[in-house]
Amino acid sequence: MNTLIQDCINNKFSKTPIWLMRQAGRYLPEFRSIREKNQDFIKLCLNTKLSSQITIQPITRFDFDAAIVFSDILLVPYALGQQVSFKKDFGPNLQKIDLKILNEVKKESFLKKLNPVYETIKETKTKLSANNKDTIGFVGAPWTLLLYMLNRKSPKGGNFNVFQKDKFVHDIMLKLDKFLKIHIEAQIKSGASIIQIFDSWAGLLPEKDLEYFVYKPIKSLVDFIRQKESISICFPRNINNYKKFVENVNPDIVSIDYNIDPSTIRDTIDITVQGGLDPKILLQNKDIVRNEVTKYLKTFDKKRYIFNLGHGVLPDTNPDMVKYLVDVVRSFSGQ
Ligand code: 1CP
Repeated sequence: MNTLIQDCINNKFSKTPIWLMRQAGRYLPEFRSIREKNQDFIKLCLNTKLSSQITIQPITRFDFDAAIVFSDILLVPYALGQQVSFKKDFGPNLQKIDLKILNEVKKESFLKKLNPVYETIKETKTKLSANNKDTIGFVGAPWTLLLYMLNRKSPKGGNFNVFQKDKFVHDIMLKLDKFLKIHIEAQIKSGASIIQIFDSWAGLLPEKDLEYFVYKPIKSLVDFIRQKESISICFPRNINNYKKFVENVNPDIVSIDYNIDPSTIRDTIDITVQGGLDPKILLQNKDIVRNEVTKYLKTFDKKRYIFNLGHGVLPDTNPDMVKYLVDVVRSFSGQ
């Protein structure tokens, strides 16, 4: 039996599927209580028992239609030999890239380091498939990973330097293409039915650099996912021209941010669309939430639309409001 998301992309719409980016973490008290006892974030991601528990937490609470595996995009630089730590109130902190280490990483050692993630997917899949829900694996897009790897911290607030398309950058992009495919394939083999590609910082690039840093490298991953008979979702956050992105990359599903007008997207894009709602809306009152959610649902009129946010759930979000959001979406499509 197909999942709601599979039906949606095949134009056999029955109900609006719903899941939320960053649904597994930060705002949930049951996550926070595990996190408090596990200070090393990378270690927590590599603890299969706890990670699969965290992955399922939002499904238990809200009955979302898909679970996104609890992991992080920065586990790839970590498995490529770059040290990564997360500092409280600062975010990620990466050590300088050591090219000698990077050039010597083998597929086997990479897969061994990330094996707990694959085990988490297997456990999640077992728990979920009986309920006919998708298990979503993910990767950071090459540009976003390159940015963290070279910047060594979050580029938030303009905190980054522009870099050239020189040989050094080109070599890292090639390395990322190779190892992201290895990571994607292992996630699919373990049971991920969908792979989301997060290009969280695509919006920082000028138009002239999109081809090299965004379209080409993401298309390479999307083609690979299709070859493996899985489904791709692309989230090129904050780019100006989603239509051009879709024409160049041809993913199964495109996830939109909240700066873009959803009716323009509906009128210009001919594939399944996901997301859009500003996560800050969930910090407002119920009337505002209902109005804004209904706006998205009405715009797409139950056609090839997956309900989600325009970026991740914010840490200050009240879980009761997430419950309300799910109720609004389900009652709109008569579920
Ligand atoms: O639902 C989930 O939470 C699933 C697991 C998940 C996902 C899909 C986490 C856990 N991280 C991610 C993706 C991710 N990680 C992205 C892409 C999505 C986005 O734009 O938000 C990015 C950019 C990261 C990098 C990252 N991880 C940052 C830096 C963000 C920035 O502003 O530059 C941070 C702070 C993290 C840590 C992290 N990852 C995940 C959680 C729950 C946390 C918080 C850890 C904590 O409790 O301190």
